Amino acid sequence: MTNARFVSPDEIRSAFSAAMSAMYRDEVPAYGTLMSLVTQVNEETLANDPALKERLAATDSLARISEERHGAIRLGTPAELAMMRRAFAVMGMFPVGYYDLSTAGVPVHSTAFRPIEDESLKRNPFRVFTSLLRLDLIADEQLRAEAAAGLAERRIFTDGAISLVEKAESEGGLTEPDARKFVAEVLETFRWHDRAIVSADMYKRLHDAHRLIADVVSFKGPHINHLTPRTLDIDSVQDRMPAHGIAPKAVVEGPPTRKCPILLRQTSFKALEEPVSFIGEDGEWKKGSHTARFGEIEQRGLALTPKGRGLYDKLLNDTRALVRPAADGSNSAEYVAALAQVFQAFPDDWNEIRKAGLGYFRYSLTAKGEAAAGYKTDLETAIAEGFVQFDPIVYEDFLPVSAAGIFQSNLGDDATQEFTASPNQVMFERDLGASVLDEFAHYAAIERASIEACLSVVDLAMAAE
Ligand code: OOG
Ligand code: NI
Repeated sequence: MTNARFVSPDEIRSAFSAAMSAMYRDEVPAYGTLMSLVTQVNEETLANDPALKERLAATDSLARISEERHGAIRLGTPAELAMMRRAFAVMGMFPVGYYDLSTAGVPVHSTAFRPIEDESLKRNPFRVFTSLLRLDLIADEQLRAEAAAGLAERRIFTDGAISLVEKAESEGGLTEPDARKFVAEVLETFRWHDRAIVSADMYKRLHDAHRLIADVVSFKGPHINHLTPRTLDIDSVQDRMPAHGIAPKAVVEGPPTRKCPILLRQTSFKALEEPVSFIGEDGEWKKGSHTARFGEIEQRGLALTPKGRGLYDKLLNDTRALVRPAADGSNSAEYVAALAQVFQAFPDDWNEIRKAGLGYFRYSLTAKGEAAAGYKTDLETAIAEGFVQFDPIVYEDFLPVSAAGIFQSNLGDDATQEFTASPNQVMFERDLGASVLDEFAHYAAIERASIEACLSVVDLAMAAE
């Protein structure tokens, strides 16, 4: 039920992502540089491709093209994760998907909090990739205990944020002044703190165990570690970063450049070494540095079915068996060539992809389909005869191998480390206090509903020839 007294969750999310963007640009000037480059490349791309511009104007808000699509944080305890879920719910963001990153040498598991309904995604698609540290993967028992003790003491939410979450839950929403206050209070959780809550010695021990552990445990809160606007031409932004004084990671993660984009391509500039200080024994602050924050860009394509995703995973594995991209970029060209070569096995035509059952599509009646009276046929014939059309459903989630690549390139080039693969979705959902939505089931339901909206022409009982 919507209540006129309350601001819609979509509006709160929009205000929150705008506030976060402003804060992050202020905290990390290189991110502002990346944003300007993205805007420039998007404008050039649109100027060179009027058809694209027209399509985007019809389906998307052109004005919001270069705005952030996602950010990421890393949490330390189950209680932090559970509270974060409640805060995101106020903004219409819900946990979708489970990502186990231990397989890729990163001691976390994660979900993405995001809007789910199509209307909400259109209003503002902002998502937060949210990871929970797996202390159970730290081998050193004493260090594990010290880290847990430190985390148990910190409070990452302000009292104001907590009481407004409770108010939103009990009253069913927030009024305009409360929503404004809520955004300001929750923003505090994501702020950077250059004073660590640990000593330099403890930081070093955490860091030696894994850089990511130091990033989570050493600070007062889970600073936003990157934001990610959308680009219309990721290869161009990647190529042009150095000329703007920002160092791109070695390769673009995800599928190669294609005519029909699938899933998600992403790249980032490398995390910056930033000054921080550690608590000294004598009460003095000791100067040091910490490397965690970066800027990223993304370009999204078709959501794949489990079959399509299986093929994608296989081809990505095959590529990486041929050329494993080195963090220093020394074999980037070979990797890009191998990726393009291997992915020739993935059809690059929408209808072929669709017919092979590799992707999810949204079906709709054409004008001819709307006008057809009393004529019924099977879905394929309806498409072939121009009664029904189809459009790719955009992938709104993340990719674990890509995420690991993003983590790795921002944890330092020597950070690759082995953990035993140990997905534990049951533990994650218990800590979260809710189950995560299965993204495949969700895309399948969107597709199914779109077909059902064509039943004036389509007879599902009729099989295609
Ligand atoms: C999250 C990395 C994952 C993405 O875009 O795949 C991610 C992190 O570094 O905390 O944001
Ligand atoms: Ni990201």
